[in-house]
Amino acid sequence: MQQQDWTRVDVFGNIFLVFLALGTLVGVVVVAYTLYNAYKYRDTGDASDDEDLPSVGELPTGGKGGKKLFLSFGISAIIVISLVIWTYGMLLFVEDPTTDGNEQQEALEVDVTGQGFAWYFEYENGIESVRTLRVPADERVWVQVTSGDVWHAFGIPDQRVKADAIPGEYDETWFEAEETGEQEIKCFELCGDAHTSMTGTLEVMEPDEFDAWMDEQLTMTFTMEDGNESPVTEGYELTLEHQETEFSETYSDDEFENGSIEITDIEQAGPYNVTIEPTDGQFEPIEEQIDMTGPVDETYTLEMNETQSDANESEANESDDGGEA
Ligand SMILES: [Cu+2]
Repeated sequence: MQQQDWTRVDVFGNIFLVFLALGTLVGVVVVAYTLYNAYKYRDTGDASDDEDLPSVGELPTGGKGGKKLFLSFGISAIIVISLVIWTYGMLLFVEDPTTDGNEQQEALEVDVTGQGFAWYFEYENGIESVRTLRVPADERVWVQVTSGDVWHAFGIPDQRVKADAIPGEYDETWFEAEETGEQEIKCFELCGDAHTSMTGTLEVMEPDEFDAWMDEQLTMTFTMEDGNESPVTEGYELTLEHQETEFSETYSDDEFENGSIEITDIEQAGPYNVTIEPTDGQFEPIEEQIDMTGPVDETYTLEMNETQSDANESEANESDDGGEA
């Protein structure tokens, strides 16, 4: 497996295994050698062998010129220094997995805000969610973590993710979930009386399921009604205009079905202007602003244009009671 394919879970799993293996090896050697010497130099009760024992104040002369000492110091130094260098390299990769020049094409970016004992998520396209963070499997996810009130800490134990959430600061980190399913999100900073309930769910989805979910989030449904809540099927066009991007589309009444239209070609959430213009002067125009953070479903009541209704002498005034959408 190439290092650039590693996830944080792989990295920390490997660090743990290497430290466990070397620690066990060193422990076994040291304990075994100690036991061996304890047995070899045990008290046999035979005092006559003790004549060459060192007396108090005498320096030991054994050890063959410090060979053993040199060997044990040397091996320890090699083990410790290689561990330090290797671990440092691994942690540099965790710090920035793109340093090897193999930056993945696909990477999801999510802003995470901890506030008032809940986690708030916002995707790059402006779609928001609370408490549940949905991500596709096998894709690197970058999170920018901050706080809206006090200090929190965003953590997903199963992904080995932990990042400080501090007001005014952004702590960036990443993870890549390999298996679909739900994992727990927790707050790791004692932040107030509801700290323990400051949990959330990481929902790892199949990539196509995630795309379908995201498409659903980026859907707007508009329904035109008259004052009697019956669908209005003709006589208007709807213009949808994003306030921050080039997106601007006009939908004529024949694109509506039974007074309703579902718009699915939206790529960016955020602030939109919705304008409903009468095409035959029969209705009052409507101008609305909506801030899209998820699926939009709006119903507008089209009011009869007064001059038109006067001319028709119709019961248009009824629709006045229909109220604004
Ligand atoms: Cu918290």
